[in-house]
Amino acid sequence: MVLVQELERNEQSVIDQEYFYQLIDENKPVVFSSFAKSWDAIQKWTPSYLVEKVGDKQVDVSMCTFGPMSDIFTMTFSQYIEKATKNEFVIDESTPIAKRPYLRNFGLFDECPELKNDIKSAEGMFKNDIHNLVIQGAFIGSQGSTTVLHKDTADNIVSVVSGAKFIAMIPPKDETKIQSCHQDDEISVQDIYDKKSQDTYQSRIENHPVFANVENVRYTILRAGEALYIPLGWNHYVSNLEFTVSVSCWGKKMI
Ligand SMILES: O=C(O)CCC(=O)C(=O)O
Repeated sequence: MVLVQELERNEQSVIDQEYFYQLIDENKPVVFSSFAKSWDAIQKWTPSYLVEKVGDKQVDVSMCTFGPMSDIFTMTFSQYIEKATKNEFVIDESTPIAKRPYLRNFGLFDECPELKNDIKSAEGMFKNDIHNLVIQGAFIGSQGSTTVLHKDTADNIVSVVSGAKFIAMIPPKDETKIQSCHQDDEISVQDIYDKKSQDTYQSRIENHPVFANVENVRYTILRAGEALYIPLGWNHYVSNLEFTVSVSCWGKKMI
Protein backbone atom coordinates (compact mmCIF):
# COMPACT_ATOMS: atom_id res chain seq x y z
CA MET A 1 0.00 0.00 0.00
CA VAL A 2 1.16 3.49 -0.80
CA LEU A 3 2.66 5.49 2.07
CA VAL A 4 1.28 9.03 1.88
CA GLN A 5 3.06 11.69 3.94
CA GLU A 6 2.85 15.44 4.24
CA LEU A 7 5.94 17.20 2.96
CA GLU A 8 8.45 18.30 5.58
CA ARG A 9 8.31 22.01 6.41
CA ASN A 10 11.06 24.46 7.29
CA GLU A 11 9.68 27.54 9.10
CA GLN A 12 12.75 29.76 8.80
CA SER A 13 12.30 33.05 6.99
CA VAL A 14 15.81 32.91 5.52
CA ILE A 15 16.86 29.61 4.03
CA ASP A 16 20.48 28.87 4.77
CA GLN A 17 22.38 28.28 1.53
CA GLU A 18 24.36 25.30 2.84
CA TYR A 19 21.15 23.66 4.06
CA PHE A 20 19.59 24.17 0.61
CA TYR A 21 22.68 22.72 -1.12
CA GLN A 22 22.30 19.70 1.15
CA LEU A 23 18.67 19.29 0.04
CA ILE A 24 19.85 19.44 -3.57
CA ASP A 25 22.47 16.77 -2.86
CA GLU A 26 19.89 14.59 -1.09
CA ASN A 27 17.25 15.27 -3.78
CA LYS A 28 14.86 16.01 -0.90
CA PRO A 29 11.72 18.15 -1.26
CA VAL A 30 10.88 20.59 1.55
CA VAL A 31 8.28 23.35 2.00
CA PHE A 32 9.82 26.68 3.03
CA SER A 33 6.82 28.06 4.85
CA SER A 34 8.08 31.64 5.27
CA PHE A 35 10.15 31.96 2.10
CA ALA A 36 7.97 34.53 0.30
CA LYS A 37 6.02 35.97 3.25
CA SER A 38 7.92 39.27 3.10
CA TRP A 39 7.61 39.72 -0.65
CA ASP A 40 5.89 43.00 -1.59
CA ALA A 41 4.09 40.94 -4.24
CA ILE A 42 2.00 39.28 -1.51
CA GLN A 43 0.24 42.59 -0.81
CA LYS A 44 0.60 44.20 -4.22
CA TRP A 45 -0.24 41.57 -6.82
CA THR A 46 -4.00 41.80 -6.77
CA PRO A 47 -5.69 40.84 -10.04
CA SER A 48 -6.35 44.53 -10.80
CA TYR A 49 -2.70 45.47 -10.13
CA LEU A 50 -1.48 42.75 -12.50
CA VAL A 51 -3.95 43.92 -15.15
CA GLU A 52 -2.73 47.50 -14.68
CA LYS A 53 0.86 46.33 -15.27
CA VAL A 54 0.38 43.82 -18.10
CA GLY A 55 -2.84 45.18 -19.57
CA ASP A 56 -4.25 44.08 -22.89
CA LYS A 57 -1.27 42.13 -24.18
CA GLN A 58 -2.20 38.96 -26.04
CA VAL A 59 -1.15 35.92 -24.02
CA ASP A 60 -0.91 32.21 -24.81
CA VAL A 61 -3.23 30.30 -22.50
CA SER A 62 -2.79 26.60 -21.71
CA MET A 63 0.88 26.20 -22.61
CA CYS A 64 2.61 23.10 -21.24
CA THR A 65 -0.42 20.84 -21.23
CA PHE A 66 1.91 18.05 -22.35
CA GLY A 67 -0.67 17.73 -25.13
CA PRO A 68 -0.94 19.09 -28.67
CA MET A 69 0.05 22.67 -29.51
CA SER A 70 -3.55 23.13 -30.67
CA ASP A 71 -4.55 23.24 -26.97
CA ILE A 72 -3.01 26.71 -26.84
CA PHE A 73 -5.28 29.66 -27.48
CA THR A 74 -4.80 33.39 -27.26
CA MET A 75 -6.66 36.12 -25.42
CA THR A 76 -5.75 39.38 -23.76
CA PHE A 77 -4.21 39.24 -20.30
CA SER A 78 -7.00 41.39 -18.89
CA GLN A 79 -9.70 39.13 -20.36
CA TYR A 80 -7.93 36.08 -18.97
CA ILE A 81 -7.68 37.55 -15.44
CA GLU A 82 -11.31 38.64 -15.48
CA LYS A 83 -12.53 35.18 -16.46
CA ALA A 84 -10.10 33.34 -14.18
CA THR A 85 -10.97 35.37 -11.08
CA LYS A 86 -14.71 35.07 -11.72
CA ASN A 87 -14.39 31.38 -12.55
CA GLU A 88 -16.07 32.05 -15.86
CA PHE A 89 -14.26 29.60 -18.09
CA VAL A 90 -16.66 26.98 -19.35
CA ILE A 91 -15.47 23.79 -17.74
CA ASP A 92 -17.61 20.82 -16.97
CA GLU A 93 -17.14 17.17 -16.10
CA SER A 94 -16.17 16.40 -19.68
CA THR A 95 -13.31 18.93 -19.80
CA PRO A 96 -10.00 17.08 -19.32
CA ILE A 97 -8.10 18.77 -16.51
CA ALA A 98 -5.13 19.49 -18.77
CA LYS A 99 -7.40 21.54 -21.00
CA ARG A 100 -8.75 23.87 -18.31
CA PRO A 101 -7.55 27.35 -19.29
CA TYR A 102 -4.37 28.13 -17.34
CA LEU A 103 -1.64 30.72 -17.85
CA ARG A 104 1.33 28.41 -17.35
CA ASN A 105 4.98 29.35 -17.38
CA PHE A 106 3.99 32.88 -18.31
CA GLY A 107 6.76 35.43 -18.95
CA LEU A 108 5.39 37.91 -16.40
CA PHE A 109 8.76 39.57 -15.88
CA ASP A 110 9.34 39.91 -19.61
CA GLU A 111 5.96 41.61 -19.96
CA CYS A 112 6.61 43.88 -16.98
CA PRO A 113 10.22 43.84 -15.67
CA GLU A 114 9.40 46.16 -12.73
CA LEU A 115 7.35 43.36 -11.15
CA LYS A 116 10.65 41.67 -10.33
CA ASN A 117 11.14 44.36 -7.66
CA ASP A 118 8.18 42.89 -5.79
CA ILE A 119 9.79 39.49 -5.19
CA LYS A 120 13.01 38.24 -3.71
CA SER A 121 13.67 35.78 -6.44
CA ALA A 122 14.72 32.21 -5.73
CA GLU A 123 17.33 32.68 -8.52
CA GLY A 124 20.11 33.30 -5.99
CA MET A 125 19.42 30.02 -4.19
CA PHE A 126 20.82 27.82 -6.90
CA LYS A 127 24.40 26.57 -7.15
CA ASN A 128 26.24 28.43 -9.91
CA ASP A 129 28.52 25.49 -10.64
CA ILE A 130 25.59 23.09 -11.08
CA HIS A 131 22.70 25.26 -12.21
CA ASN A 132 24.12 27.34 -14.99
CA LEU A 133 20.74 28.23 -16.46
CA VAL A 134 18.15 29.77 -14.12
CA ILE A 135 14.74 30.67 -15.50
CA GLN A 136 11.49 31.93 -13.99
CA GLY A 137 7.88 31.80 -15.08
CA ALA A 138 4.56 32.73 -13.50
CA PHE A 139 1.57 30.40 -13.17
CA ILE A 140 -1.78 32.20 -12.98
CA GLY A 141 -4.87 30.03 -12.83
CA SER A 142 -8.46 29.90 -11.71
CA GLN A 143 -9.84 27.47 -9.15
CA GLY A 144 -9.51 23.96 -10.56
CA SER A 145 -6.78 24.77 -13.09
CA THR A 146 -4.30 21.92 -12.97
CA THR A 147 -0.91 20.80 -14.21
CA VAL A 148 -0.92 17.05 -14.82
CA LEU A 149 1.66 14.67 -13.35
CA HIS A 150 5.05 15.35 -14.93
CA LYS A 151 8.69 15.85 -13.99
CA ASP A 152 10.95 18.79 -14.75
CA THR A 153 14.42 18.72 -16.22
CA ALA A 154 15.64 21.07 -13.49
CA ASP A 155 15.56 21.71 -9.77
CA ASN A 156 12.64 24.01 -9.05
CA ILE A 157 11.40 26.37 -6.33
CA VAL A 158 7.68 27.17 -6.60
CA SER A 159 6.60 30.24 -4.58
CA VAL A 160 2.92 31.07 -4.10
CA VAL A 161 2.01 34.77 -4.13
CA SER A 162 -1.76 34.40 -3.71
CA GLY A 163 -4.23 31.53 -3.47
CA ALA A 164 -3.38 27.91 -2.68
CA LYS A 165 -2.17 24.82 -4.51
CA PHE A 166 -2.57 21.14 -3.81
CA ILE A 167 0.68 19.44 -4.80
CA ALA A 168 1.35 15.68 -4.83
CA MET A 169 4.85 14.38 -5.55
CA ILE A 170 6.39 11.00 -6.32
CA PRO A 171 10.10 10.26 -5.76
CA PRO A 172 12.23 9.25 -8.76
CA LYS A 173 12.67 5.70 -7.40
CA ASP A 174 8.90 5.13 -7.77
CA GLU A 175 8.56 6.63 -11.23
CA THR A 176 8.25 3.31 -13.03
CA LYS A 177 5.46 2.29 -10.64
CA ILE A 178 3.14 5.14 -11.64
CA GLN A 179 0.08 3.65 -13.33
CA SER A 180 -0.05 5.10 -16.83
CA CYS A 181 -1.23 8.65 -16.33
CA HIS A 182 -3.78 10.23 -18.58
CA GLN A 183 -4.51 13.85 -19.30
CA ASP A 184 -7.74 13.60 -17.32
CA ASP A 185 -6.45 11.80 -14.21
CA GLU A 186 -7.71 14.31 -11.68
CA ILE A 187 -6.99 13.93 -7.98
CA SER A 188 -10.17 15.56 -6.80
CA VAL A 189 -9.60 17.47 -3.53
CA GLN A 190 -11.49 20.74 -3.94
CA ASP A 191 -14.33 19.56 -1.69
CA ILE A 192 -11.83 18.70 1.06
CA TYR A 193 -10.24 22.16 0.80
CA ASP A 194 -13.72 23.73 0.92
CA LYS A 195 -14.48 21.61 4.03
CA LYS A 196 -17.44 20.05 2.23
CA SER A 197 -16.10 16.53 2.71
CA GLN A 198 -14.84 14.59 5.71
CA ASP A 199 -12.36 12.74 3.48
CA THR A 200 -8.68 13.58 3.75
CA TYR A 201 -6.09 14.47 1.13
CA GLN A 202 -4.30 11.33 2.24
CA SER A 203 -7.28 9.02 1.59
CA ARG A 204 -7.92 10.58 -1.83
CA ILE A 205 -4.31 9.85 -2.80
CA GLU A 206 -4.39 6.34 -1.31
CA ASN A 207 -7.50 5.49 -3.31
CA HIS A 208 -6.39 7.01 -6.59
CA PRO A 209 -5.52 4.40 -9.26
CA VAL A 210 -2.45 6.31 -10.49
CA PHE A 211 -0.72 5.58 -7.18
CA ALA A 212 -1.87 1.97 -6.78
CA ASN A 213 1.64 0.54 -7.20
CA VAL A 214 3.64 3.50 -5.93
CA GLU A 215 5.36 3.12 -2.57
CA ASN A 216 5.66 6.75 -1.49
CA VAL A 217 3.70 9.92 -2.19
CA ARG A 218 4.30 13.31 -0.53
CA TYR A 219 1.77 16.12 -0.64
CA THR A 220 1.12 19.60 0.66
CA ILE A 221 -1.21 22.55 0.41
CA LEU A 222 1.07 25.42 -0.58
CA ARG A 223 -0.33 28.81 0.45
CA ALA A 224 0.55 32.46 -0.14
CA GLY A 225 4.06 33.22 1.11
CA GLU A 226 5.16 29.56 1.03
CA ALA A 227 7.57 27.92 -1.38
CA LEU A 228 8.29 24.31 -2.28
CA TYR A 229 11.59 22.90 -3.42
CA ILE A 230 10.81 20.29 -6.12
CA PRO A 231 14.04 18.40 -6.73
CA LEU A 232 15.03 17.23 -10.20
CA GLY A 233 13.25 14.03 -11.22
CA TRP A 234 10.31 14.15 -8.80
CA ASN A 235 6.99 13.77 -10.63
CA HIS A 236 4.50 16.34 -9.45
CA TYR A 237 0.81 17.09 -9.88
CA VAL A 238 -0.46 20.59 -9.11
CA SER A 239 -4.02 21.82 -8.76
CA ASN A 240 -5.11 25.35 -7.84
CA LEU A 241 -7.69 25.36 -5.05
CA GLU A 242 -8.52 29.04 -5.57
CA PHE A 243 -7.49 31.70 -8.08
CA THR A 244 -3.73 31.35 -7.61
CA VAL A 245 -0.62 33.25 -8.67
CA SER A 246 2.80 31.64 -8.26
CA VAL A 247 6.34 31.94 -9.56
CA SER A 248 8.39 28.89 -10.49
CA CYS A 249 12.16 29.25 -10.61
CA TRP A 250 14.11 26.48 -12.29
CA GLY A 251 17.83 25.90 -11.86
CA LYS A 252 18.93 23.78 -14.77
CA LYS A 253 22.16 21.99 -15.48
CA MET A 254 23.32 22.63 -19.02
CA ILE A 255 26.04 20.33 -20.27
O1 LIG B 1 1.87 25.52 -10.62
C1 LIG B 1 1.62 24.68 -11.47
O2 LIG B 1 0.51 24.47 -11.92
C2 LIG B 1 2.71 23.80 -12.00
C3 LIG B 1 4.07 24.14 -11.51
C4 LIG B 1 5.06 23.16 -12.07
O3 LIG B 1 4.72 22.08 -12.45
C5 LIG B 1 6.44 23.54 -12.15
O4 LIG B 1 6.81 24.64 -11.72
O5 LIG B 1 7.20 22.68 -12.66
